[in-house]
Amino acid sequence: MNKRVEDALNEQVNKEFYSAYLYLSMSSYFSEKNLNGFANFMRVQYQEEVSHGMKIFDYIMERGGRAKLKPIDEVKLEWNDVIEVFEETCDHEKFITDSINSIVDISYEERDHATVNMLQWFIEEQVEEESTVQGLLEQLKMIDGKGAGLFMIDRELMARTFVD
Ligand code: OFO
Repeated sequence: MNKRVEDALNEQVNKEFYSAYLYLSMSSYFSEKNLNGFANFMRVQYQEEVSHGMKIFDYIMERGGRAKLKPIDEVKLEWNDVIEVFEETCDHEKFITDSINSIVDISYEERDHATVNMLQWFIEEQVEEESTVQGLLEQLKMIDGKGAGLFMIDRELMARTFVD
């Protein structure tokens, strides 16, 4: 496959696994605070990111490329509060959306329409992810990230399950 596209996809695999690692760290932070619904939400988020990474990994191989796994950067372990976690999650998802958009640009430049097509799934997924985390952030701000409202949201987030 085209080298520039292959390199960009390999970078994206790394970013997806970094995202997985980041969300798993957030899950651990929430568990320690006994916010088990938030911990569950971030654990499912972790599973989704692993599956995103694997989709691109498999695609590189399917196209005759070579998936090259690079070291995953260290992730944060502590946050000040639940609002800060969701602010960073929103920022991170916007960064991922920019990154996917850049690979679409490269794929157009290299006339790799199959990759443009494969990335459409990610573009739609990013719209959904950004909207979910932005919605949660707004709800959290309404309740100032604490009190009975926090426990109600926590209970709702217990219900989230991973669907591939
Ligand atoms: Fe959170 O998104 Fe992957 O791509």
